[in-house]
Amino acid sequence: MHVVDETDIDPQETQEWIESLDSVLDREGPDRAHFLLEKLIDKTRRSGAYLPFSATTAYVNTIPLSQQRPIPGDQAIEHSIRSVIRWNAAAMVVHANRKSSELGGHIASFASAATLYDVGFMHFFRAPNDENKGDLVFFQGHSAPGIYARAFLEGRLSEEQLEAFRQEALNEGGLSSYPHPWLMPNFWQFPTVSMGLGPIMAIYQARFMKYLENRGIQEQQDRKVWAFMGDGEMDEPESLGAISLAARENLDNLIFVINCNLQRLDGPVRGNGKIIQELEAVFRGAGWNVLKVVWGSYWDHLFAKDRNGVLQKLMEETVDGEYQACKAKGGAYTREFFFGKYPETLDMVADMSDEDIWRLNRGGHDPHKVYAAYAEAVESKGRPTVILAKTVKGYGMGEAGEGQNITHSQKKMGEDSLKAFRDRFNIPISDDDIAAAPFYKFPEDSVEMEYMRKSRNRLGGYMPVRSDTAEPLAIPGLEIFDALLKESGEREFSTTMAFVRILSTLARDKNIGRNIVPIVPDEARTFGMEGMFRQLGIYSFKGQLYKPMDSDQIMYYREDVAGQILEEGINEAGAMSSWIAAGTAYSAHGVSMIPFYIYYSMFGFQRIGDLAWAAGDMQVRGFLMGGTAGRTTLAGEGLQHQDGHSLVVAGTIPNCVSYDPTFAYELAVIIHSGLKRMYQQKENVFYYITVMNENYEHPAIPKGCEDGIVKGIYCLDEGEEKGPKLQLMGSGTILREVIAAAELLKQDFEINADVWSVTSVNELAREAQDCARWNRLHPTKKARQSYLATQLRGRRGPVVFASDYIRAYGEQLREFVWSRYVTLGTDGFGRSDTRDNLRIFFEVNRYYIAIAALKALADDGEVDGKLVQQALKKYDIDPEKPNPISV
Ligand SMILES: Cc1ncc(C[n+]2csc(CCOP(=O)(O)OP(=O)(O)O)c2C)c(N)n1
Ligand SMILES: [Mg+2]
Repeated sequence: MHVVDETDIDPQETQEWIESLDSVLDREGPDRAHFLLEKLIDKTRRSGAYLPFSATTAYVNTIPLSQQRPIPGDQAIEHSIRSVIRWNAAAMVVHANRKSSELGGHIASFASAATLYDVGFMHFFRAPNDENKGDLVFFQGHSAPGIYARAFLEGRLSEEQLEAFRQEALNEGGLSSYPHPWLMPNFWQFPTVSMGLGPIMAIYQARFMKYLENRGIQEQQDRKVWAFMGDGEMDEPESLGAISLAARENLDNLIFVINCNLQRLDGPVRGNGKIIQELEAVFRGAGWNVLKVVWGSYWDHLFAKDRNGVLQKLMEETVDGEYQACKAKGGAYTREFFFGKYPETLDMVADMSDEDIWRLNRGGHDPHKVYAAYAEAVESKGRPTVILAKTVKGYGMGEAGEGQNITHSQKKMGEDSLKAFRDRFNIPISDDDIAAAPFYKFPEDSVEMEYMRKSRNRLGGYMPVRSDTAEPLAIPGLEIFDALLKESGEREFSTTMAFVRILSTLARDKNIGRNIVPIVPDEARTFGMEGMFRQLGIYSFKGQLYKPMDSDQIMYYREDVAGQILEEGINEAGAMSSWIAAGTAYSAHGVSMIPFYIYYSMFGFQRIGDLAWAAGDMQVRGFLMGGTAGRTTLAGEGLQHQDGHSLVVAGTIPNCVSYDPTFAYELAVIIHSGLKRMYQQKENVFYYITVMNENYEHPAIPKGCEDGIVKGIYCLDEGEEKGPKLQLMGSGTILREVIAAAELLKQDFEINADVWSVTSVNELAREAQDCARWNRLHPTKKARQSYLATQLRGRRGPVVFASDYIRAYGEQLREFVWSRYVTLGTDGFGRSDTRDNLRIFFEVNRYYIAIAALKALADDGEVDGKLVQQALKKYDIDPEKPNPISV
């Protein structure tokens, strides 16, 4: 058989064309060949022919052998270092699971990725040092054992620490299961284990580095972002969702390394197809530089023999499920079911033993091929690069899991498997010791130690490493927000507008103005921020190549290379990733940036909650501003838009400090205290603050309330101590209904109330829980009083709390309020309507609050129950109205 392609109707002619091309390639090189081909294609299209688009190239390495740059260094030494790292990584998981199978861990993923990481560590990843802030590497989460194993060899981690892998709770120094900066703040930088978050965060990190450079804040030299991920992980929308941005923004500082081991957790990623080809098409279509590393060097001599292309054809036809089976079943199987498909290919391997066939390696396990791809990737100009490396999942595990569907979760290796693993990688451990699977360390004076130290010295030091070297910022005094601390008089405005004023004041500040990073997902006009387009400019690495249609207006749409605003388009996940990059700049870049990300609060935690959780882990310092917050405050948008629970979710993130302010001065005090905590005291917290779009007047800041605003509660108005008494509490715009309810009660029923502004139930509850815990553990000591308790001490009457959020928000205080406690909230699906109607629907307006207050007094025996009935009538409330949660 000679003709491989049955669709070729004139092989002779084909041959002539190919020969012409060969001679161009020979004499003038690939660029000229490419030019001619494009010309031919263009000509064909213009002549009216339909040319189907093909985004894939042949199933071979992108870099041909002739252009493969040789790997420097001593490959024998590198191989033995890598082998020991493989061993220790596997041993770590085996040890943990001998202690308890509850501990878990993964062997197979790193086993497939070891060469990909090691070539990086030996030759490419630069650690931060005096001259360069270093490369940023996103390590695949469940490959963590391999990264620990290298750090152990390098002397950065002790054997005790390896023994304490995944034992973090009671064991200080225990190694975290996955990359978690929260748990290992001097080691891990990027939490990647929630699939998809690594890729999208890496893209926005690379973009943020360009932003820092283009704004003149920090030179990036040729720093790179390396992001390692699994092929199964690419099914996450977050993994691929932002790749077009990376190409559009020319992120040549970004390198994706996708470990295509063809398997995910349950089985093959694309059993019936080829994941490498599929990903190639996607990335090429998006404009990336795609480097496929499919075949290892042992195949090179077979390719040389494949003059008629039969091997190539066979490789194209074979699907991943089959490739996986070959690796799981060995050389004889591969000879019969792969090479055996065509006599020509069977012939090619006739003089090879089954062992030789088995040794035919995949590109991702061949340091020569991997090096060549990395060397090309770091030189890419104007485009991000993706390396698609083909590997074997569970490489080296043999019968314990190599290429097997069960391999992902394999945490144990029996004595025979350990022996086989040892023999395969020449680990110097004797038969007597093998059962214990001891860790191996090279002697201090060995060539391996010297080699490893030298290679890392050359690259600036050890990695991964996380630090916090940023200088504290000089935060101006609260008085810069003076205008918002005063009474607004008859001027009505929303807290969103107050926020915009705060933001532009900060952006003008001589000390920290440059550090402010406003971020919006196509929502700036919604929040009245369009004035900032002109003032601060919208970041665009291209500047502005057009005259904007509104250029004659004061607030025109100004794009600028040095623009400060990140306008992310309709892309909350991307905007959040930008916020994360900016909020961790203090660590990744040694410069504190102050990101304010403002968005529709409904499309915040509930939409990108997992990124928010990762942000907590990464110790982001920054502000999330939940705009148009509150289920009845946002009128006219309806069910999908109206947020009644973001504050509850915010409260689930341990280092997220959240507030629901009502008045401009409260917002100013909260943001000011956040600035001080995060950028002056360098506390590892971030802020979530709701802002509303309801316009109303704002009073002047009452004397001495700053502490209460920050802690979560202060008294706005003291009612008279006469007759039955109430404590009325509210937050957000519903506080204004609470204030009105107090007036109604006084006016209509002569009942007095103290009125409280609760700026943060979450903060109050956390602090009160902390006191309760301490008291429980110190029963004989003088009990601590929570801040809430100190505020309520000596106050009379039941407490009613109302907010624009679900009742679960206010319910958090129940344990700590010692009198009768009633909560009102907005449980149920939202509706589009006017604010007034919505507050009737959700039963959170002044009348419903007054009813709740009277009922509480009646239940306490303070007033006659009939009074409640009278009030229902008086306020025209329909008792048979359906419960909003059920309609
Ligand atoms: C969002 C998310 N979903 C599910 C998981 C559980 N999980 C961990 S690893 C894994 C399979 C990963 O496959 P792949 O990306 O191909 O990586 P490999 O281990 O093969 O290198 C799964 C499903 C997770 N960590 N994150
Ligand atoms: Mg995989």
